[in-house]
Amino acid sequence: TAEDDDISLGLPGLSLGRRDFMKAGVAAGAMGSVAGCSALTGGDGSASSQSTPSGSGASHTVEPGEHDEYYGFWSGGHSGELRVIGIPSMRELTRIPVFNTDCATGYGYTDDTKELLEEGGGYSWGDNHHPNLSETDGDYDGEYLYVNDKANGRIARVNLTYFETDAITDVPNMQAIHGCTVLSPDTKYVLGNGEFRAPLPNDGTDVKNPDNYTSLFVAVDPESMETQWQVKVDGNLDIVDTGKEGRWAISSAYNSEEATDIQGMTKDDRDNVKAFDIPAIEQAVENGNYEEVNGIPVVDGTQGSSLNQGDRPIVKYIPTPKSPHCVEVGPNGDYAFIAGKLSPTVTMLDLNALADSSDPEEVVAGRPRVGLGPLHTTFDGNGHAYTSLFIDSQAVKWDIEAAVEAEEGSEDPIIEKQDVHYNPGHIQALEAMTTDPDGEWLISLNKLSKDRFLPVGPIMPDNDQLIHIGQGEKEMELVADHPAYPEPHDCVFAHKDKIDAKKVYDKSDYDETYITEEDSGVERTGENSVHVKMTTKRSEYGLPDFTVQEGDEVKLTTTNIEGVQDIIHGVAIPEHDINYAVAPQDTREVTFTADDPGVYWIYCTFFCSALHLEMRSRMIVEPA
Ligand code: CUK
Ligand code: CUA
Repeated sequence: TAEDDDISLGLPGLSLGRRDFMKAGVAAGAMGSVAGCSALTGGDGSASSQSTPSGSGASHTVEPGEHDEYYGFWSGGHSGELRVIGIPSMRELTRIPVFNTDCATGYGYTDDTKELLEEGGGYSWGDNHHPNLSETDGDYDGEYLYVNDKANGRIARVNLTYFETDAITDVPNMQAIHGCTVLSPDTKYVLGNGEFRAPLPNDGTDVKNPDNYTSLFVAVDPESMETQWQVKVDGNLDIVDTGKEGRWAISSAYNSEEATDIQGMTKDDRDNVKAFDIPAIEQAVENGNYEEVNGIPVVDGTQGSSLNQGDRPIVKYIPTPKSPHCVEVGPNGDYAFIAGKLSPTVTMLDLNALADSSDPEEVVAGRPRVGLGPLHTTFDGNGHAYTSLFIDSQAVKWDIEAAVEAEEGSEDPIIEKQDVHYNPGHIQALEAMTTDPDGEWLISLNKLSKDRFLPVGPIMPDNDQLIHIGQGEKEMELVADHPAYPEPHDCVFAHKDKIDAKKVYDKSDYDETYITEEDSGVERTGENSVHVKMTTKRSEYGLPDFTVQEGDEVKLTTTNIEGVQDIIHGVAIPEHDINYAVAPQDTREVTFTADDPGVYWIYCTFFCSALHLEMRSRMIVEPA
């Protein structure tokens, strides 16, 4: 039906001029009654029976009291948060606020987290798509997670000792950082793709001249989180991944026409994937071959740039079918897989041929025809690739070497297809982005859930589906559906042994602010300012009450002096918009103005003991 075609293609009103597009449109229309489209055409919402085949008996049950085998870190899209989900149970273990504020933990309410968000741009939301774990020797080292903000051109870092956001960089000159990855194998940089083209600098000059807009690629230092350099390129950058040797970063890109509307963006037949030669870019920066914009060295990597003319261009432009979507580099680093999106193919680039070849076509190692709407590819480490098919609503498993042997456009490498429900974006198998993936489980992050769950109003959850893939030799088997609040894009997994999360805070991290019961008290620090220090423990605050004057700026420092795992106290102050958590041995501060005279009952928000309800203090604000 027409409605289904709109959903599947997502491009209403676009003229279907090109060959692949025609095929896609016609096929999607004709396929209304098969495969993943069946439920879309149902109309009455009647579900095809939930498929939890009893076949191989792969179980994702984790018995009560048992632990999951893997941590899964899910992007939360425009919710701004990350979610931590155990695999294989798919149980949500926690959430990590990043670009959002969070009243459960007080992120964005305490002084330190407020300052973090303020200095990171001062926005109240962000759109994170691509979580990446820090690597040492091509494997996860469990130190940090880095994630992009597509909305405001930022990159954030999460400390995996405490599962807390500890840095947000508002990257100069960039509006939308979409693709984001770390440079393998040792996390030399966090790399980001600027998706939206804009004038450089974007200061109001030349706003009406899209020919002068530009798209940037950025490198951020993973320790200092400072922006190191940027590269200007043609077209809109989309997704990025790196080779395993620290040299190449491959970015998909669309709109080589450099148009500002959808008709213009889809006029030509081809786009160009960009291969960034990182050491060559570093050399250009070192040689001073850049222009400084807002304090950042910007190197010219456009096709006409002199830096792209010699023996070692800083950016290689490799033609691909129109509007590709994702780039993922396989575990051995031999190939980059570029999903066609509008083309039913995946283009494989030979990364080993990239350095020496002057003919860009020569570096295309294979181009299997996988199905309609390929978006993302993942790996099991046993020679198989799995590609999500947005239009077909399927995951397709195919043989990597067979695709190199086969002719372009061949379907021979395809091993099997699994229906998913519905319209998948990313697809991720366990540790697929390392040099040694674990196989076993794969997640299909489906954009639409439609009839898969009880209806909850018009804004429906996504559907993250757990698929058993064994060690890659078995058939794929759909094992579980899990609803997801809007809107995850991607996820990344680490074996539990690679993450070493602390159970209580290390007091030395907070030395200057840590307070003891003896420190509890009120100190006047100025005519209109006081510093209140107050410990927390079961089931009392260090001060049963404290008094301030109307108009005082109150700085409240709280240390949870307990050393016991999982005993968290909250500090909630009614009518002052304050609530935050203080974990064992942690210290947090808030600063606020006591504007209204009266009595305010401070209470503990975390159920900490049988006398939790009685855990109280009073803030008394005396009239001026
Ligand atoms: S993107 Cu969302 S489905 Cu931002 Cu990785 Cu492809
Ligand atoms: Cu402390 Cu409840």
